[in-house]
Amino acid sequence: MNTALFGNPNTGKTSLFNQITGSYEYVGNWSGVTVDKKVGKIKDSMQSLIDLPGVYSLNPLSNDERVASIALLQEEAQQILNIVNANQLERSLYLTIELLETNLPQVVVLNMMDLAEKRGISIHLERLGELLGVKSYSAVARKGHGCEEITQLFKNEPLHSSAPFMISYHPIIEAAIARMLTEIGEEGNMKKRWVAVQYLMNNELIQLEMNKKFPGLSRIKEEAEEQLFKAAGHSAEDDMYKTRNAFITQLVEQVTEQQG
Ligand code: GDP
Ligand code: K
Ligand code: MG
Repeated sequence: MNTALFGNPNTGKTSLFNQITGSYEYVGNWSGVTVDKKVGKIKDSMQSLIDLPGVYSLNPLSNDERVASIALLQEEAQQILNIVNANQLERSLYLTIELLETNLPQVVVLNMMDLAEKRGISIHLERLGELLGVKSYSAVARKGHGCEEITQLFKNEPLHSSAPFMISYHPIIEAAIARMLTEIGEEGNMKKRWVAVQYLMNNELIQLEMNKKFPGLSRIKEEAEEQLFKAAGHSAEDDMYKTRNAFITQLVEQVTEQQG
């Protein structure tokens, strides 16, 4: 069972990785890109933790982002450890949403809790977990706080399977997703809705891979883009981006409190 560590740059990924793995090795490059692949063995567990480059989204503009998508598409990431910067919750949650849409077993770790506290921000962990449908933990990875509890999660597998997570997009987009799912059919064991969503969001890696197998998808997207432009005056990508951000803004309001 492979768990992959996802998070924004500078959220404490390396610090957490070092806390919960006993040893690690570089196992070459990711296929097609010159990004080192680092895999660690989780302490007191048979499971491996794959360190991924820090990214803000899965949309592959850079090689780093490409790796994050490859890990999901090629099913190297069977479970997800999503580290979130508690001090920059709103920005961090964009990636979290993209990861939740995979519906893979996952947990969210709010790191940098010391910095959030210093700024007088308190975060309702349990409420956040409930709203996202995943277990959430807090940590100060630099000091090792909370890391023991996170390590323990890997004693058993799989991780808590998350409650099905779904953001409802514009009706025109939802109709396109439904058509795409029919087109994809039963083939493969992929996270199909996630694939459809990423395809519509112009994840080029997903588009390239999927167009090879399902040539009908591009026509479905084109038709949806036309319809949406007539109805709303913008692209599917813009619309979905807005929907996600509206979801995040509302979520952050519900789970954070500014003290003093
Ligand atoms: P990465 O870029 O995501 O791998 O993050 P690093 O683990 O390299 O951490 C980035 C910086 O944040 C380093 O200076 C760490 O010592 C620091 N850091 C990591 N975790 C915490 C934390 O929980 N609180 C604070 N205050 N600093 C942290
Ligand atoms: K860094
Ligand atoms: Mg790092």
